[in-house]
Amino acid sequence: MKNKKRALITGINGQDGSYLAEYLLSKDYEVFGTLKRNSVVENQTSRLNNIFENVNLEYADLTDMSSLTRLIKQVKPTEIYNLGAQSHVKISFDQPIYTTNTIVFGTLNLLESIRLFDTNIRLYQASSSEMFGNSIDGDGFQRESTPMYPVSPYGCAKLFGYNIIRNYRHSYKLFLSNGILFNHESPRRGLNFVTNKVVNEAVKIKLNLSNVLELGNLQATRDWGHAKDYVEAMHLILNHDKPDDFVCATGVSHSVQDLVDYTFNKLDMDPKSYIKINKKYLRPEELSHLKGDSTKIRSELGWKPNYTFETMLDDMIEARLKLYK
Ligand code: NAP
Ligand code: F7E
Repeated sequence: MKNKKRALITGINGQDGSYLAEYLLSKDYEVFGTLKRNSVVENQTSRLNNIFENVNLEYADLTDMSSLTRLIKQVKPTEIYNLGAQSHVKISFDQPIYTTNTIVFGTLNLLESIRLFDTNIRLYQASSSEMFGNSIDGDGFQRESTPMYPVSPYGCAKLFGYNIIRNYRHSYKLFLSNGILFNHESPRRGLNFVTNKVVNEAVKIKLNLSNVLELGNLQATRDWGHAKDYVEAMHLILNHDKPDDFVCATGVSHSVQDLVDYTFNKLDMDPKSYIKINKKYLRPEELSHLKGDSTKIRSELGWKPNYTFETMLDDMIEARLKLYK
């Protein structure tokens, strides 16, 4: 009988980690994941409720290399998906050192563990469109060749991760790949990211559980896709015949104002009556526009998104309505 592939996912209880675990189980993988120690355990694995009995969870922290090497020796993964991070851009201005520790040293700790203990492991690195900062090609898109000038501590840390992956790939001939993923959302998105914040508050207003939605910059634009589509890209990238870097995006961009308008209109409400701007949600430096050209992953790996901006939001609105009702 053929041995099952074994995947280790850092950040398995996050948005992407939970969808990726489901997807890999459907592909007959044995799935292992790291959990960070938390004083509250009750909700920590709520995103994994559907598959809790089918995944193997182990305490580890990206900032603690000994916990990672122990796991690598114990689990003997064929693939590692490095999704663990302090992933909130605004919070990275408040906690720049912690953010850097989880992303920069977290990535290096994994790379050193692979280099020293098992050079056959393939590693996927969760790189981000936040690395581009306000750099845009003449045609309005960002792509693999677009220069990267990040504008947040999170983006700077992710750029280090991206570069060190490339450096170790070339230096030690390891199978290490970057997915440069643009924003992706779902009903499992944290409520302090703008999409699920808007959806959650709009649904509460609709149900008379709230009467105001406070936001920051409504002019920023993002290329929003659905997380379910993006975890499939991660798997394709790591199962390619060579390690490489790929942009993953829908190619369509919307403003935060568009997001607000679509959500409120869907719920038959006029957003003007409820939106209030609060400066506390503005960032010290803003990334204004993101729109990704994912021609490379579409042509080389056959990836394409199934969800649009609208169907992604419909899924999120439906999930919140169901929850509150
Ligand atoms: P998420 O929901 O915030 O999940 C992050 C995960 O990392 C959580 O499981 C978290 O655990 C864990 N984590 C945090 N600090 C850690 C540490 N020190 N050691 C081990 N694990 C730690 O993020 P996501 O949206 O799923 O994103 C997954 C990855 O893709 C992240 O690296 C993110 O930066 C990157 N990314 C995301 C997007 C996007 O639009 N979603 C786009 C590009 C790249 P706790 O919940 O217990 O803290
Ligand atoms: O903000 C604006 C805000 O926090 C989107 C992470 O997954 O994607 C994500 O980072 C936009 C920004 O996502 C509020 O200023 C307005 O322009 O949902 P967000 P993000 O910063 O783009 C990248 C690709 C990642 O890699 C990250 O890990 O919305 N905005 N008002 C607001 N944003 C928030 N959070 N809250 C507001 O009230």
